Amino acid sequence: MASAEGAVAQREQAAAAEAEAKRKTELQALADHGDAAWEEVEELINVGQSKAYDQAVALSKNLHTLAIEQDKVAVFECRVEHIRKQYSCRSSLMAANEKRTVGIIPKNEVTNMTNELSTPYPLTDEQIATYQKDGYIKLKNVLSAETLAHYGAEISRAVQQKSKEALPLEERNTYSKAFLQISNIWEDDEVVKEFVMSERLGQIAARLMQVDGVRMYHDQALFKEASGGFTPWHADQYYWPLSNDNTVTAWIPLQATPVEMGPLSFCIGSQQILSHRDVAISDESEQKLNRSLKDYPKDETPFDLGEVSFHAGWTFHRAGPNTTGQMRGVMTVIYIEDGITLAEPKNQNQQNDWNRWMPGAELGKVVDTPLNPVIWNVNH
Ligand SMILES: O=C(O)CCC(=O)C(=O)O
Repeated sequence: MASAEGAVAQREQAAAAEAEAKRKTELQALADHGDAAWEEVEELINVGQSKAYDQAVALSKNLHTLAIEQDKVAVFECRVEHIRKQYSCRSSLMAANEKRTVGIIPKNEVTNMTNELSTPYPLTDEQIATYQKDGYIKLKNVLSAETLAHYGAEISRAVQQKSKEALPLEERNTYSKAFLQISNIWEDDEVVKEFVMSERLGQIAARLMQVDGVRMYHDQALFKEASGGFTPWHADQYYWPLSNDNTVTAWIPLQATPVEMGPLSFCIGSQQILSHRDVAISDESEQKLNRSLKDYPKDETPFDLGEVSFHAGWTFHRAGPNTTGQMRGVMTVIYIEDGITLAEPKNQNQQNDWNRWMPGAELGKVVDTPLNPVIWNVNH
């Protein structure tokens, strides 16, 4: 009797081990499939029949299990959210989701994040005075880890998808070694648009500049690859054909950024320096500014997760190389005062900026093209 029970237990154990091995093989096959599995989910949804919907949901359930095993739940959630938004009008898919409780982000979590992006950040008068004096400020706890993981996953996906960089690092010039640069992702990505149109960030920008409202100039993801090079000293406003210097960039690291990863550093108070404003970011700007800023104080400190810096258009800044083995993901949003007007371009870069970021704007008139929506103003 005892030995018969033992034999049953052994058979059960063997069957469980076999099932686990099968599960692992299936997950591995799914992992090998990469993006193709997500394409299959969308193809199944597009079939437009309930059986295919069920298959799409079952496949996304397996992708969820894989994401948990690979510790990539944030990326998974972001992709599901993208699909949820695209196909939200198809009620049978949503019903299939509810039925199987796939690891889709509960709606209330998404609501928490959008609330965070739209509620004011408590900025003190002292912080505003510091920004005005130093030309930049670093603010802690502007965004939560959840928000950064959620939107960061979508931004990283967009960078990977859109980057055309094909050369290995050692064959690139200084500028291309510094980062992968993808601009105005918001134009065709609703999730990223939600992030860059954040009223919380827009209000901080407006209050730091002490203006009544801000508009979008453009966004820009700046991803410094593992072993990526330094970002040369420069001031951004050299590129912008604008009538005044009420401009500010929010530099938003998507992970904690230690010094070894190349956080943004600032020359304190350098928005007052008038020399070398006519140099584009280059080896030349690095050399010239290294010399002329030698005796000025610098802020070269790391960024905590959730910390965001804001720097003025004429503040000189740079970043060190990324000596870690990990990508330094950063999103930036450039804000202009609501009411700023277009100025005669002073160089070809400014002409290019006019064409690309303010198409159709007229000289001397308020910049208000469809690419420059108001992000925040006092009447909001
Ligand atoms: O992220 C970097 O390395 C440089 C960023 C920068 O220059 C900027 O945001 O203005």
